[in-house]
Amino acid sequence: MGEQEVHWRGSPLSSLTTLSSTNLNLPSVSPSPTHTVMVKLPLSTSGPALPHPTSYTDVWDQHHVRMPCSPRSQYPLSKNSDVIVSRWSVICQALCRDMSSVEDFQKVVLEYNTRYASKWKFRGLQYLLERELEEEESEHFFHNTLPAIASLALRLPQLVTQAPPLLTKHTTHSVTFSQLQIASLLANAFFCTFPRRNAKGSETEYASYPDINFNRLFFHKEKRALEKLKCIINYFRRITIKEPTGNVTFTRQHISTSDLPSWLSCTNHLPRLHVDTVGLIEEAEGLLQVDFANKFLGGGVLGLGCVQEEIRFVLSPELLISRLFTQVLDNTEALIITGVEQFNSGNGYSSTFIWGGSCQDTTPRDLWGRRLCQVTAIDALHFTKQPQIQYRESFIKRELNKAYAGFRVLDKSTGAPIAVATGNWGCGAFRGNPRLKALIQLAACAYVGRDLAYFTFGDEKLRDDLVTMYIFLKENNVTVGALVQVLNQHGARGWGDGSDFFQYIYHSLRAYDSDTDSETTTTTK
Ligand code: AR6
Repeated sequence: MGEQEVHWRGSPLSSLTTLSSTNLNLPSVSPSPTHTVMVKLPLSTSGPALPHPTSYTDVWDQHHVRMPCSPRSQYPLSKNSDVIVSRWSVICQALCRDMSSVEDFQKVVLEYNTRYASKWKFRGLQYLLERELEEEESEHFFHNTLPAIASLALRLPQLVTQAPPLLTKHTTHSVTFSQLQIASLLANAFFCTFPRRNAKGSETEYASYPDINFNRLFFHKEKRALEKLKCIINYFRRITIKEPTGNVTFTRQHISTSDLPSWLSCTNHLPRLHVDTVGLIEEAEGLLQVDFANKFLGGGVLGLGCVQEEIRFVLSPELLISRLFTQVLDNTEALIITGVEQFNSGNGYSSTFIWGGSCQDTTPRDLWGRRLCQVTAIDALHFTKQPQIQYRESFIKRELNKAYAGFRVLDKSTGAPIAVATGNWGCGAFRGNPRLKALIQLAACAYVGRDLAYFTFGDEKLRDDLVTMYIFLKENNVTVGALVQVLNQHGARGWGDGSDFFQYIYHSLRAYDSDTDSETTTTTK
């Protein structure tokens, strides 16, 4: 029997603290001024949670999602007409039409988006349905899935009976939806019904929010865009055949200036570390899984983007709904999502990404019907133009604070802090140095008392370098404060491309060590 090569180093993954029925490291779902619960509590014992309030109550203001079904959303009866009607009535009529081709679908969508008649082209969707899928699959889409998405979209006022609050800059707020409510909202995104979300330009009302209507996704014909569409269509196929019954909580966590860590004076020691060349963040069951986010959540998921965040969003499409209500993230904020389900598997990455088929998620649920899966979206700085500036103290501090915002245990969580599952955060599209980012994430984990599982995405040298550095830091009892200090000292030199970065740390901590040794010797003499 050949010896199997061990692909990981450090502590075994199984030794790290995870979410489980005996460690519900989550806050409960209970309505409060900082938690909007869109479903009725206590939860019904079978089927999807009922909406709260019982019937649709309209709100139409700048603090809430502008709902497509609001009577205040109005529309001219026809082009150049002075007669104004409710836009939802136009949507209802349009969505009831027969749609047996992509042209029919596009016509429907344009009935309440006439302004975009010459701009929106659904050629990607057309290519997928007419050229890429088997005839049978395509027929199934037009006969079954598309009408089911339309009726789910039309159930919006029965399912989502209040306008969700916007999770705005510099606030900490949670919102809990049923998976069925998310599905109905996403069905509306599919039919591009959200008002005021299409206009571009810095002066528009939603300039600081990501796009939510799916029109852009239907445009691109590139392979990866088609594969992402397959994931989304599979999600709708699944949830329209069998309604999902759970719930999901989205929490925007904002850390105020007075609450930010004093990194340099932190005496915490480094937590346990698992470093793995095999495995992906989304496969780390029960850990706090990092989304390498864009400050506009989801990044290019509705366009051509197809790296870690975009892939994660199409594997678990419920994540997409965060785009509806999450304002652009600022430096000390993160979005933490509890309870999403994975509907798709994927293979490949970026231009080689392909839909890997439907996936049955068997993750257990908590008392509020949330899958025991927590994702934290943190956007790194992008150093695409000048990678050398990432070593500056101010940028290191920004990344430490961002990681802290994403890793800090949510208020009122019970149980023990679960480990973080991460990897080369900010080091792909955003060109950061993985060695620096690993130490930053390690310091943030140490500060909040979480262990760390680091997935190097196949990079063995990085794994070995990280573990060697970690052992060195542990042997020298290096605290968070001492680690951050040496990172800052390295940055203060103001030069270098990071190639000597670890050497510098070894060198200066050894020197520091021998300095303190000699001091001790002097004083004891
Ligand atoms: N598990 C572990 N590691 C991974 C995984 C995975 N599933 N996927 C990728 N990696 P990137 P960024 C590794 O470029 O630099 C998006 O458009 C792999 O080594 O996604 O923070 C966002 O919306 C990869 O090179 O993250 C932002 O706009 C590295 O992680 C932007 O990209 C970084 O992945 C963020 O870019």
